[in-house]
Amino acid sequence: MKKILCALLVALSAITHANSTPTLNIYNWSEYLPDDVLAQFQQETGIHVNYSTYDSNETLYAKLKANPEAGYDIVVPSTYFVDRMIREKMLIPLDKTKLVHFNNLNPALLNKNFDPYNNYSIPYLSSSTGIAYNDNYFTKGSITRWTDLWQQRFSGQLLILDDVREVFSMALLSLNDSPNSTDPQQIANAYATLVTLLPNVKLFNDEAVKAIYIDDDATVGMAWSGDIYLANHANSHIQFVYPQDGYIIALDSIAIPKNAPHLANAYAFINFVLRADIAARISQATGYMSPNAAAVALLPAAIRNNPIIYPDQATLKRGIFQTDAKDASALYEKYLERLKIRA
Ligand code: SPD
Repeated sequence: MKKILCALLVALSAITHANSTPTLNIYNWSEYLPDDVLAQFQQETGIHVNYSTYDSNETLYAKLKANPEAGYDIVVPSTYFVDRMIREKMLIPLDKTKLVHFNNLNPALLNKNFDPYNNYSIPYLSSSTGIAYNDNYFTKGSITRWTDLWQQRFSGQLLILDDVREVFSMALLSLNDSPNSTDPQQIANAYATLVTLLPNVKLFNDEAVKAIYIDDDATVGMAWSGDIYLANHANSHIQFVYPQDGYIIALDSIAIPKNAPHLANAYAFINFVLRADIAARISQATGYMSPNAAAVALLPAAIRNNPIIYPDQATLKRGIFQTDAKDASALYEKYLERLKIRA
């Protein structure tokens, strides 16, 4: 009886605590917010954060679709999913009068087609998808484009990102087609060329890419820039290539989902990460490019001039934003599943 009473008291105190503590529920990409930055936010604001992560836009989207009352206050979809989620009325319009550091953002990265007036999304970090390789195994400079990955010398060695649009973007670019194609014939051709890549594939992964390259579990393949920026710090033989035949540049953007229960706290968080000092720390710790111009100005020159995290203008020009594939999305998914079964 005493034990039951104690358990009840603990539960009651947890509920009381939960009700009285200001809270924020964040659902973000993995390895996209340093622990110390999150801790500082909680300490400065007194807001307790429930933080969880995902590794693909599809996972985020499926979770919100399955449960529109999931309780998230902040999510970070990429361009093409911002577009889809706006169209499907899954996001709330932002009150820009509440965004005190909005002007820190680089105007060149605002008002893009996926959200023409940034009414729903605030650029958070930008990732690029390129080729990683270890120069202990492959001569420096000998891999420059996606089509190189089909060479026989890479037999059984490639890491392929387990991300449907990334995989097909690579294949479409290697065929000189748009990575945003919705043409069933072009998508079928991309699938066919991916089938010919399978003998070179070692694994599909998007959760542990950095560790896989650092541990030499893969020596060549696809990667997101931030993972390789950090991997290169751990092992300077790990290189990143912005492919000559084009690459995907993502603008992962903060948005507030419909039914978010803690709106005021969501704005507090957005204002916090838009601060130049905070955005600079986020960029430096994650290895991803910041769309926050004031933050970039604060970064040490060694980071601002590092070609993996901040490539030059000519390289940036080859970057392509992904757009929503709309009805063709299911086709992409179907082909990826088929591909992975054959792998
Ligand atoms: N671990 C963070 C990875 C960020 C990836 N950006 C989005 C890519 C969308 N295809």
